[in-house]
Amino acid sequence: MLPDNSIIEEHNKPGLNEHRRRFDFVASGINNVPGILQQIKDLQIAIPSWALGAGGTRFGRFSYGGEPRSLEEKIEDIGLLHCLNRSGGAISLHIPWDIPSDIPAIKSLAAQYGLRFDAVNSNTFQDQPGQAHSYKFGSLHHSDKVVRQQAIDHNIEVIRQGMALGSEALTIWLADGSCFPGQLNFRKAWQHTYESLQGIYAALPANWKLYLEYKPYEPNFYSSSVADWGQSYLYTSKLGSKAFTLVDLGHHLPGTNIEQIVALLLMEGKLGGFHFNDSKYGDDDLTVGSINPYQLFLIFNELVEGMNSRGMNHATDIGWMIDASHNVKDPLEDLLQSVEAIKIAYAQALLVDKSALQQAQNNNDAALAQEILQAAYRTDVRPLVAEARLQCGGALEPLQAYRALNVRNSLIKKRGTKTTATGL
Ligand code: PSV
Ligand code: MN
Repeated sequence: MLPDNSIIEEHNKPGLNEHRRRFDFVASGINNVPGILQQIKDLQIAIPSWALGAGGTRFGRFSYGGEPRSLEEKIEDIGLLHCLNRSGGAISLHIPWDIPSDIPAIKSLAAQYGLRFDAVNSNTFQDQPGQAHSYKFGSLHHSDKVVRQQAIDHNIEVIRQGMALGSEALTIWLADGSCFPGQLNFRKAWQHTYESLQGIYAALPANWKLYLEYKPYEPNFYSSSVADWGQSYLYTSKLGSKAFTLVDLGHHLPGTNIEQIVALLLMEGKLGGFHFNDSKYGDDDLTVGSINPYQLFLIFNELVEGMNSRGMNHATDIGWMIDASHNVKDPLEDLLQSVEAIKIAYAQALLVDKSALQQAQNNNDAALAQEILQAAYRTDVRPLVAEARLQCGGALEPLQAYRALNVRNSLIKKRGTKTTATGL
């Protein structure tokens, strides 16, 4: 059940004067405020269907209560987020965790909430009940052709499901790899993976994209078959113009310069999708911007610079998605915070004085370049993001509104305390 517009308006009222004061202050220092607001409004972040419940770790999982029990309830949750922040207008499904049983009904429910279907995700990292062949030793790279074919067929089935929903991209993340030296012949594993990807690519509709995600380790701890951006790029560039690399922020070894990776992939026209999260050590799946918001800003700075240099549409030419897990926070609050952090970093990147930065770079003026970047980063753009949201009918402060509307308690009342959402 969505809160009525009038309830959101009523909730916004007490904060409007202060908001206006803060907005006027920041807007007075910015050229082209309407253009910037429009760009902030246009950027929509897809919410993964598997991030609406408690994630947990291999040591335990602690439920929040009121978790969505079905795909319909997941759509309701994302609809609610979108109603509050007007920025999460898409859902990304993981198959088979979320196979729609009645496609027309699911489509009309999503449309009711103003949601579209973003990339569909395949899963060959778990065995499903009744599955003929196990993925214990991998899927697309497997030494046995029948296992590879089963994984190819699954991906083709995911494309079919996505087509019925109106998705236009398939995301493949492979857990394939090895745990011990000598376990795999790297060259053969690469060739098997490539041939399998070719089989999937051949089934891709003309208007679809294939995103290949990389990850250095976990669940395999010695090698991964798509371990880094270079390996993903090698596959996607050989596959063809519909194949792209997907950057998941958590899939880098500590200290990696992700902004440079993003810049180079964009330069080559091979950055297709993005999974946002934050991390301290590894694939920690923490709230976006909670650990290193400056890095997020630097990444957005390269995204904006790179997309502008190729004349790309910021909102539609890259698949923007959150991929996080929630161990101690209410998942919906975590997602609201994540979307807000993304919008803030994006708005700050839009404010970078690009010609001054270019000049500083040409003059090798490292100190001035830093001043220019940090002038944008240290601008409090929250009133800009809030104004964009308000103009679309959203809440001035989505997290506060969520709490004031007592959403979690109503979900618990409706769904119970012991519900479990599908996902990891
Ligand atoms: C793998 O760690 C990953 O980032 C992939 O995107 C998966 O599909 C997702 O997480 C599963 O939670
Ligand atoms: Mn991911």
